[in-house]
Amino acid sequence: MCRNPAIKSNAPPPAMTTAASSAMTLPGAPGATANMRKMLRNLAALLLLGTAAALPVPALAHAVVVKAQPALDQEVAAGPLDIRLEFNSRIDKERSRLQLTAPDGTRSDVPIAEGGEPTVLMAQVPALPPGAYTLRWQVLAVDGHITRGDIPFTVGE
Ligand SMILES: [Cu+2]
Repeated sequence: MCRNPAIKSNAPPPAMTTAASSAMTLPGAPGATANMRKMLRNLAALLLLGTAAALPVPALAHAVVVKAQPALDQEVAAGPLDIRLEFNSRIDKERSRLQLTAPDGTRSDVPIAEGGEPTVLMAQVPALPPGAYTLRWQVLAVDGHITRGDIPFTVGE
């Protein structure tokens, strides 16, 4: 069976390697008709699709924070705190949560602002007493997976 030599640049699975390399003499072979070339192209497209479908869902599909305010371990100034968490993918804000743990260990939910960019969670917290805090985020990504994480930060005097 003939294979389009273009496949070899896409790292075929080991089982195909032999057949693909034995077909390496084919490019530009005078006997190949236009129909055959078309068929080979379609076959190559199918094989590539098959390869893509066989790959595990990339971890990128989960929502992870790509930019955080406050940043990890940042010391923020006293006064109202603007929270802005930017994710690598769209998130379902209605099914996402922000929770703040105060220096004394008490936890409170932080209401998430409505609207805005679909990849960004925003919230505002009234002025916090100085000390060490942890902002916990939990989000639902469009791929249906929930991810969460903690951002420790401190409020300065
Ligand atoms: Cu996911």
